[in-house]
Amino acid sequence: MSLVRESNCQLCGYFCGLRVSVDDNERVTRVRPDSARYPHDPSVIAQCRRFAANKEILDHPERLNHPLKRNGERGSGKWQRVTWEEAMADIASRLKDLKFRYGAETLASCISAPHTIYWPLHRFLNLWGTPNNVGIGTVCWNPRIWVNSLTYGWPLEDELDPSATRCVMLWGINPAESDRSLFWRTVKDYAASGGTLIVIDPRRTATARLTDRWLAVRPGTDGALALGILNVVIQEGLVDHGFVEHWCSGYAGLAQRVKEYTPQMVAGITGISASDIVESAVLYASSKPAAIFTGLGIDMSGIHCTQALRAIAALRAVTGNLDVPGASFINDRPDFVPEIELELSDRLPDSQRAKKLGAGLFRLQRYEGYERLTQFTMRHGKQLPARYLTSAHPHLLWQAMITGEPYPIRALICMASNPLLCQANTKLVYQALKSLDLLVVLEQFLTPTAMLADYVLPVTGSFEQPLMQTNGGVANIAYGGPAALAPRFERRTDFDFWNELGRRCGQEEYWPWNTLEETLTDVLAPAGMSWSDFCRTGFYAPEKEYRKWEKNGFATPSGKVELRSTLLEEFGHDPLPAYLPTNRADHEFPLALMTGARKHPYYASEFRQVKRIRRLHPRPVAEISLATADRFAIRPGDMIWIETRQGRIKQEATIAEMRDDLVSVEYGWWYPEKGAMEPGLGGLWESNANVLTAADTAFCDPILGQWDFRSIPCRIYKVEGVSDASVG
Ligand SMILES: Nc1nc2c(c(=O)[nH]1)N[C@H]1C(S)=C(S)[C@@H](COP(=O)(O)OP(=O)(O)OC[C@H]3O[C@@H](n4cnc5c(=O)[nH]c(N)nc54)[C@H](O)[C@@H]3O)O[C@H]1N2
Ligand SMILES: Nc1nc2c(c(=O)[nH]1)N[C@H]1C(S)=C(S)[C@@H](COP(=O)(O)OP(=O)(O)OC[C@H]3O[C@@H](n4cnc5c(=O)[nH]c(N)nc54)[C@H](O)[C@@H]3O)O[C@H]1N2
Ligand code: SF4
Ligand SMILES: [Mo]
Repeated sequence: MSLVRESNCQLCGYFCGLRVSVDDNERVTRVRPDSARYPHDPSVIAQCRRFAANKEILDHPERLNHPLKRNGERGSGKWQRVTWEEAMADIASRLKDLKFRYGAETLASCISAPHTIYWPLHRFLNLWGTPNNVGIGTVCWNPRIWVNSLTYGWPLEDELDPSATRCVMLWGINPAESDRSLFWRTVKDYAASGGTLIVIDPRRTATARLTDRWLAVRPGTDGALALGILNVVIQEGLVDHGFVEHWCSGYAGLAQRVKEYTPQMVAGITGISASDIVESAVLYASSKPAAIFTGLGIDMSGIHCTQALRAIAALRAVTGNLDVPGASFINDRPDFVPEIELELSDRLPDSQRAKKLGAGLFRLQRYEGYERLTQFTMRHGKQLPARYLTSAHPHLLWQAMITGEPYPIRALICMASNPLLCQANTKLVYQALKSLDLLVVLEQFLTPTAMLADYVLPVTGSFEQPLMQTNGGVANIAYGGPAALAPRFERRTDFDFWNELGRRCGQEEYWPWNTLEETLTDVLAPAGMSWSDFCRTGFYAPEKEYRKWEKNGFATPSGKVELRSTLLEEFGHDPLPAYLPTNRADHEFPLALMTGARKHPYYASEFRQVKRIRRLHPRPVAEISLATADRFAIRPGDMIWIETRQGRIKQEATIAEMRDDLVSVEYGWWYPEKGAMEPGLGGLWESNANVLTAADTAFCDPILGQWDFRSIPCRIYKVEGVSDASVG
């Protein structure tokens, strides 16, 4: 007999509702989209080629099922199976010993994409007393949270409503590969119904192919483009003067700043024709409401990032596209317990906050910046989770592990992250992880990072745990649902780990829950909802109220949209949107390298061992234009070396429609079939994009610390002696 249970997919941040058929032996026999729950339409999930792999992943022969303790040289692949009790007792005791010797800050954590619920980790770290959490947030999403909060007083959500929106700009974002859920469906429907769509991307992606308005921007020059568009909007008299006069501060300075960014001048910087710039600007500003969505094309542009986002933020404001239906929505405070209350950042003493790695360099991205911002958001009764706005700089963390400067970092806990594949500068990360006294990795698979651990602890995945995503606590939205199965073998939730570690480290009174479900129940309570009520639809998003500024203004120092930012000025930065020209021309490395543009169905470094997914895309591919291929005598299917000043890797060349003199490589590639132990570490050094990247602070955005993943000087050449793509 087969039973159907409700549960959710955990293979990307959407946590879509699924119906899971389970037989008498608790084996999953079938997985289908659940039309009753988020995203409420099976045909939306049907676009996704990932969810069907859940069955294989749940019972994958290489899934981690028991705690493992290192029993040989680090990375040797020699493990001893231990009980959770033994593992947790030893981890707690070693951590306490390291704290005694080096101080609480000697423990760091590494997190990443929205795979799991992160606040228990922050809660533990704050109570423990360390400010050193690193993630990838510095170059993913957080820049938008910071910039929108500085400019509008709180993060916003851009909105595409085909029945209202009159123009959409997709700027450095490619939902055709990165979304495949409701947003991608909405974009397609909108374009199919004749909606005006402008796509700004150096590559003609499947998203760009939906429109004839594709702007092939030169990587890293989006800030100049945004200033150029602002110039046209002002010159053409398309500013929403009513809104600007009442609700924006700093307009005169902005107008002065953008004067020099004429279409001709910006055409020279960006490689987009002056007429396309003018036409796009006029279209955007005269079609209302209009929306702008930005993505990693901008977040990962290094020193250009913060100010490019500021210019785009100004563009929304001067055209009056703020907090109006079909353009954007300034998020509400959650009705449920907000993440800031769960993470207990207020428990981290000032003396420890000051030790955050990078606090001296990136003056906003630290507790002082966060607290100053919070003084204003609190005027609207809102407080952002501190974790986004205060994380340590990864480059400094890896260096502190290796050198002991400015103080020793001797222990690291990695949760839902694979830094050897996903953080910049693999060689540095490798040396850093090898030098640790204690590395604990919470994982589903034996990744290269896990292979270097002292303890690898097996965690649950889809169907084995209740899930609830709350957009990181910045909005009044939640989605998720119940477990369908008990955890297989000895797998536990990430929450279970922190809960138990907290209790073993003297934090008993702060961990009143026994299970993850109990915490979710408590989190939902203020919204007047029980866990089972929530699970019925798996979605909580109350009716939106727009134009809130009419009543309350904006939660910024001036109470207005800050075209000129008081806080940027206070922290010593240019208060107006700006573009910093950089000359990265390098004769030895004449091309620009872009790493990590998304490819469905992979997600970062995951699923290379999942047959169902690997069959669809067996090898990593590097894209170049036809002219670039001709210039270097490369044919499609050739294995090529891609080389930067950091190192070289090989991927298979393919021809794509994109700017010339640009190479786009996939990221996250390792080869689980090669065995994760040293020296190969699952082919870590062969095709992994981050062998080519670096995050040296000297080249990072001076405001928030972003490094460049998207326009790195490189060169390419054929791999000699290989006639076809035989890596892997
Ligand atoms: N399949 C898949 N989906 C994913 C993920 C995954 O790993 N795989 N990861 C998820 C995560 S963690 C994230 S953060 C999101 C990211 O989602 P997106 O932001 O859509 O991510 P990307 O495809 O990396 O980047 C978007 C586009 O930016 C372009 N681009 C690169 N440089 C520039 C530039 O200088 N200017 C402009 N204008 N464009 C540029 C690239 O060509 C690319 O098409 O995706 C999520 N979805
Ligand atoms: N060069 C370059 N580097 C990049 C990017 C790029 O575009 N270019 N993109 C960056 C971005 S935006 C992101 S978000 C990161 C992604 O970086 P990561 O999040 O580090 O990448 P994943 O490969 O998804 O690694 C997550 C690991 O967590 C495990 N896992 C999955 N679910 C769970 C869970 O619930 N709990 C636990 N404990 N483990 C789980 C998976 O098995 C996997 O090994 O990569 C970043 N790195
Ligand atoms: S969009 Fe993400 S959560 Fe939804 S089914 Fe696909 S992989 Fe799963
Ligand atoms: Mo991300």
